[in-house]
Amino acid sequence: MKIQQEQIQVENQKELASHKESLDFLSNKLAKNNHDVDGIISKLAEFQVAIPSWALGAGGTRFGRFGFYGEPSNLEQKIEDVGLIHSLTQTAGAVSLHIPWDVPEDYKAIKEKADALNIKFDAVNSNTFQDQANAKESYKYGSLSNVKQAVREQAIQHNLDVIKIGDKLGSKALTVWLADGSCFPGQNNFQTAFQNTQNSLIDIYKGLPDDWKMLVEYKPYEPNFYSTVIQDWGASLMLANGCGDKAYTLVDLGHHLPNSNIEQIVSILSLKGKLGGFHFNDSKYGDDDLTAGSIKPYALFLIFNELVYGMKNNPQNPELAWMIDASHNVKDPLEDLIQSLEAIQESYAKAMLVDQNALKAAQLDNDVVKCQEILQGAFRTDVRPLLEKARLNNGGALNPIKAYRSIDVRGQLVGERGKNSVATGL
Ligand SMILES: [Mn+2]
Repeated sequence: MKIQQEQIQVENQKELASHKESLDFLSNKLAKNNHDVDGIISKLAEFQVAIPSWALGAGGTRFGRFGFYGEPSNLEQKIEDVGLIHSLTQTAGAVSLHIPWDVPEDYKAIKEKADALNIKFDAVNSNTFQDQANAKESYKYGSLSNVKQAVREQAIQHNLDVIKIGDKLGSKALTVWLADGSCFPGQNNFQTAFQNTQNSLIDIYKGLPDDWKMLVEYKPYEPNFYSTVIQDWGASLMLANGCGDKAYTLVDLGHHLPNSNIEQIVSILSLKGKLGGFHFNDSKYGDDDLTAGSIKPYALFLIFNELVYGMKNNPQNPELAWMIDASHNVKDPLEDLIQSLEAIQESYAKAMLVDQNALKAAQLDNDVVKCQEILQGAFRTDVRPLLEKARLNNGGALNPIKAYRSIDVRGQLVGERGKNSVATGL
């Protein structure tokens, strides 16, 4: 299905008066404080976040998976779903494919479908954390770090194949996340595992097209519970540096131990020009993959404050690959992704309200109270009218969730796809 512009306009008419009233109020207030309101709105309109192909079906845990009616059952339908989210939010103009879950059968058809929906192909993700059917070697004891050369070679070749698939679609980055590690002391030699991983990544890096990036993702634990080869930003940065200029660290919000200062990690990687990508989600305990901004919105704002500072002051750092990396058991995935996009945009808008000059002056005075007032003043501002205006300007919905329900998108998907469709790759 496709949402027509006229349908969105009908929905917007219902909200328009109230939107105008709140936008006027906020704009006047911000203009008085010398904020460039139109500039912020156009930055919000430009900001696009990729939707991963695996987030469009209902997620699951190792205990069970509760399917959702009308789930996409093939890549074409997944791209159609991203198109639905994008038409409502105007913020999801890219899809990030997971290989081999989403290898296109007909590249031309898939590209045409994505073009028609204004969807680009963002970073492609390799998968060496599970064995594929007919694979010669098993990843049970690791992939790029494995003690057996044949296993490492198979994993390297898979990554090279993923690059080729992405290249045909117009992707410009490969994301590598490894489950490699150990569950018990003594199982692995840390140095051998790390060195094997570095050498394997260098072999993959050699196959990277000139205009591509390699993004090295880290995670402290799970599925291995004693050690993980790429467990933190330091390991990722060392491996990226060991590969070369086109390799970067990728930060996934959920891939940190509790209470890690993620904004500081982001800030320093950006200073060093090595922050390549970002995965949004939220968590209470571990890698919970909850909706962005649902648990710790202030932390998300502080991270965005550093990202905005970095984007303005660190030309040495490239443009970032933004992606939502969340998966759910209890929500309609499309509604959930819309909520994540809203939270991301909200944090971005609030971060743009931080008066960096005033903050710098307060820091130079060691006026700690004022520093906090400046940050929290921005955080406490209700910026939602700015998000609405950015969507409105681009042809999106003033209230995407309301419009989604009013148009009955899910009902129509169930009608088209049937009740028993189940997303692939989960
Ligand atoms: Mn991730």
